[in-house]
Amino acid sequence: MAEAESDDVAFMRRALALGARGLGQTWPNPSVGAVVVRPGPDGPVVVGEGHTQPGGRPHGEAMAFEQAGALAAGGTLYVTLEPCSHRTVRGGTPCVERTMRAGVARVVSAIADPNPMIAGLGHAILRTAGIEVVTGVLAAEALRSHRGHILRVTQGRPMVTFKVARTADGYAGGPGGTRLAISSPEAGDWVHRLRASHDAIMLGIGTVLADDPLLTVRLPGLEIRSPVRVVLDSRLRLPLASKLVRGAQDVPVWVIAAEDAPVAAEIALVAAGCEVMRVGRGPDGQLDLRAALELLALRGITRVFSEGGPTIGEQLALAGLADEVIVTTSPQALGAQGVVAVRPGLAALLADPDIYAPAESGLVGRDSFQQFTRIV
Ligand code: AOF
Ligand code: ZN
Repeated sequence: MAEAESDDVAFMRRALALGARGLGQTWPNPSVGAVVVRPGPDGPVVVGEGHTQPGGRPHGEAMAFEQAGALAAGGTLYVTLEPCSHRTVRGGTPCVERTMRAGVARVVSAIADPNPMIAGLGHAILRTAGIEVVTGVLAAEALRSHRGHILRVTQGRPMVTFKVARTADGYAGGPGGTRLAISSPEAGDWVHRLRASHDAIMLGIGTVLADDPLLTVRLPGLEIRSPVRVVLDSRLRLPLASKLVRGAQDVPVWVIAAEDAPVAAEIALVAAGCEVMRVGRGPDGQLDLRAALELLALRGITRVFSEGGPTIGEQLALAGLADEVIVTTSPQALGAQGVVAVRPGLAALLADPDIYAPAESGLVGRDSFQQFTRIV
């Protein structure tokens, strides 16, 4: 029989689940979950909970304390990231101050916030105020949940999830690159939810020219959660008549081009409501992917979802930029020579236990999926 979880682990798990609800909505901030608990006659009782709100404020702790009111006094705050200690032009009261004012006796925090403005100061201030501070509870889970924020503040790039769908015999496309309808409808909904948990969706111009995708989140109630759509388009070939450009006023379209792309195309795309940014080319002549991601991080993006196809997936992975990799497999085989979904470079990395660890796996509709997380 599995050992019962301690209260600390159970409440932190609840805080992580709350934080996960905001993923994709809070950039440039992390999505932090917070739970306030006080002792009751039959054990601890939740008196307030919350998570970082869309756009990044109010912070998770502020939501939880707001709900708890006076009941927080003497209780415990569970929080998935070190409470902030900084004051900014945009910010209100630092969460450490709220915590002290609420009169909690104990703070259980999963991990420190590597943001140099905080970086241990939040925990230190709380301890100095006489509050007991416990850290490291479900740290691995919190590191994964806050990976986008952590990479942005420590490495100046967002985290990247790469997803590819394949047939039972391993193909993402038909002979000569023809488009295949691989995933079941259930997997379609699941992909929309995955998209919604990221700040931006990134794809290559090849896919746009072939499929004219819309790339919004089309699930009831989640439509407003459509991430920014980023197109890697070195020569600025994105058609003004594409669905992406036609919807650019409603859901942002950011186009990343090479420095030598035609200015006239940039002017036309900007007039149509897109934003155009430029990066250099790598040694292979392709857009410098790391530089492109750095541009996104500068604009506040912490989590990028790439459905860009086998080539970009392999490039991202070889450059050490594919933090999460999701492979879905349908029960049907193509039965011909198609476009290999998991290219050899990516396959080798996924099979290397020092580089990727298997994470979630399961079924979505008729399809199976496997998720791998890059070991840091
Ligand atoms: C928390 N709770 O819910 C979040 C935190 O721009 P500001 O003033 O909102 O501060 C953002 C920084 O605060 C962000 O970069 C990250 O270090 C931390 N985020 N902290 O205590 C929260 N979202
Ligand atoms: Zn805060």
